[in-house]
Amino acid sequence: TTLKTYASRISQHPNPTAKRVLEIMERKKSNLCVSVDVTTADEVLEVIRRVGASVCMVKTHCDIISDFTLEFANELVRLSKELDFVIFEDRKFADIGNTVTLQYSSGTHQISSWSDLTNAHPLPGPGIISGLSSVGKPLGRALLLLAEMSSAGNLATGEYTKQAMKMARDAGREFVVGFIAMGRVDVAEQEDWLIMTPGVGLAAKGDSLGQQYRTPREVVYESGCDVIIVGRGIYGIKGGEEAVKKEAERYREEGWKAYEERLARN
Ligand code: UP6
Repeated sequence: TTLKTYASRISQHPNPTAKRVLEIMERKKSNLCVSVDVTTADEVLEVIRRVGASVCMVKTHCDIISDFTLEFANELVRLSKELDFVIFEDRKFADIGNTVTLQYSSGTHQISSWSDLTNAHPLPGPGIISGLSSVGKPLGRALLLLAEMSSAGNLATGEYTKQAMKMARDAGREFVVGFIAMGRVDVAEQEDWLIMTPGVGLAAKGDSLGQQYRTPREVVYESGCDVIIVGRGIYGIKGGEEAVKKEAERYREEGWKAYEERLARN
């Protein structure tokens, strides 16, 4: 898959959300996902208006938004169509199948009603995929499994990562479309999972709570990942509206350049 263009991979994916991600990436020349980790609905929408043109995807944590409503979620969906990006709620489900089914469809957030893509820890076993799939697949939604993490000392390594891959293969590609991972955990050229990678920053090396950053080039060119996920590096930049917009565009350019160099190298 490191040899292939995003465009050539569209037809390989049966899942409509995976297809749409790849289409948008190609159309907007962007492998950038901005993680909008701010805590009010207005702030979330403001960041999205600034970065929307530069991204293929917007990642949310709906449970940190103090005034979350379904009207806000509607506005998010409207913006995702207007500005052409996919919504990724970073819920990191981690319970038994029955419980995650309820957490995905119900409660204050009703994630399945507005989020194109979400993710889950493979920790509880394949029932977590079956449960989420029973809600999300009929809606054309998609799921990523967390095969690896960016934080220091995390336990998602070695055999755990291998078992996560196996769980995805066993589930098939109709609903599970890829992984949160730090590198190309699939068998390049034979498999075609979407690899999305957090822990990306151009300025800092990490934070005081174990986060570890690599550059877009390290992630896309050296490690062969598909999507870079950037939070504080973009929305946290000082200098107001224009600075955030410019920084998003800078990461988009860096990410796309690294992808083009990867294609040229092969
Ligand atoms: N995230 C990670 N590492 C993981 C999985 N997810 O950082 O292994 C998520 C965080 C946060 C974003 O929950 O929303 O990616 C990274 O934000 P940052 O760029 O501000 O560090």
